[in-house]
Amino acid sequence: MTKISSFGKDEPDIVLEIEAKETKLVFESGIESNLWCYEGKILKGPKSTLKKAAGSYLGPTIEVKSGDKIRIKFRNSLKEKSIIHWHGLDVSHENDGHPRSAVKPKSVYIYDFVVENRAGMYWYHPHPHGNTGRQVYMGLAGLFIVRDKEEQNLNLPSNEHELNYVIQDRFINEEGRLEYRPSMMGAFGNRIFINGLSKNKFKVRRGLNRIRLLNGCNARIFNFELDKGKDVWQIGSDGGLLKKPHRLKKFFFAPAERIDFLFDFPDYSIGEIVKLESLPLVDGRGKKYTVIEFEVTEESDELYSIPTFLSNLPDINPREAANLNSPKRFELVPKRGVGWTINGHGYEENRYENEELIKFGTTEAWEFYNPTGIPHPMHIHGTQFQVIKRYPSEFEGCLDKGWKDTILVMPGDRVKVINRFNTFKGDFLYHCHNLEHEDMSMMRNFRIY
Ligand SMILES: [Cu+2]
Repeated sequence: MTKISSFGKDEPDIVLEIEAKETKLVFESGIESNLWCYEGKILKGPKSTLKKAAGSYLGPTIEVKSGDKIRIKFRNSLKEKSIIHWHGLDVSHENDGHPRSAVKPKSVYIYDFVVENRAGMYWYHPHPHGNTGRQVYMGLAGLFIVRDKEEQNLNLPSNEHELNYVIQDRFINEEGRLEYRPSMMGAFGNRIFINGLSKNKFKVRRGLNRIRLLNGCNARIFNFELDKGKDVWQIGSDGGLLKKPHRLKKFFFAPAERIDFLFDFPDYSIGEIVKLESLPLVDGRGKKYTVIEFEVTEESDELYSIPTFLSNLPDINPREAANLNSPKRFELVPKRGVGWTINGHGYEENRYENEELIKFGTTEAWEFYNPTGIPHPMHIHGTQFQVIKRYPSEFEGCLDKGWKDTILVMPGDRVKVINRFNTFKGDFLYHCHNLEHEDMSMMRNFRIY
């Protein structure tokens, strides 16, 4: 049993147990599929901390407040090693779910951390090296929602007007069973699951709604538009609220990215269907398909409006980075005998290149370059960063605004980001969030010292 405390001798506000275990679920025609799931229990704290939709294979949604001290006992009841990563949360490396921390079957790992993040939609999933893709695909993932005062004061659409969706694709074979089929391109499905359920029709109240999406797919990238290109007002990104609402008509949505937006359903009649559709990534290649259908129901008494301003949190001044004009460069390339790599290096648990050593308290500019024809969603642990430049992109609609922990690097693109490394020392990961790319070695450590 491992225990690393980050709130000293203080008592935690919330204590949870999350168990990873095998289960069975019937998808269709009465055929059982083997799945793995996270099961949650509240040992201390409010009942609202865990929520689970009936019949969902996903882990419970964990909902906490910024500043909460949390203890989570992870119990591994699988037949292989596993560990949980709190995606987007600013925690010490012992609490980050590093593959090094992966625990054997029948073991427990105890996380103790203070929720330092702003209000936003984060998530949790396994992170053992080489097996992350399969473990997530088998059902291990869940949402982690953080609330705070700044968000509360905005009077954003809430209760029935706040809709959170985890989007995943899964391959259901001819027998009706879930099948994991990884390849160099990733694991793709033939069916869409929303919130761990094989249904994609949901009722919405007429009026303004807050919709939050997580792309929980292993590899699938969407090119979304809502109701054939109506305006949506983006209010948040991976790391919480933007400074002010930003109008979008369509957007690319890569694995692990989150978007938070407002959408008005005012003029639709009761019973009308509004579709969230994904267009081909490249014009003319492939067909569009429906991902979610919203059925408009009657208005409720709650009326909301789009706020003019959202957050006072200042952006990082790019000049904070001493290397602004000579960013650290990370090339996303395949290498024979290794798989997918970063700068030609595959995953190594205890080795670091020069560019992977970072002095605590510094701000750095990094540039990801994708010379391949395959998109790579790059995730950096332990930090929320900002995009300062994307070029020469021919792809309009990447979600670059606000605070990000995962950024889509499209074919041919260079994406320059700015990072502050000022919260924890230690070893953190950066990797492709196409989970099969990650498992095929497109992951590295960086050390903050
Ligand atoms: Cu990749």
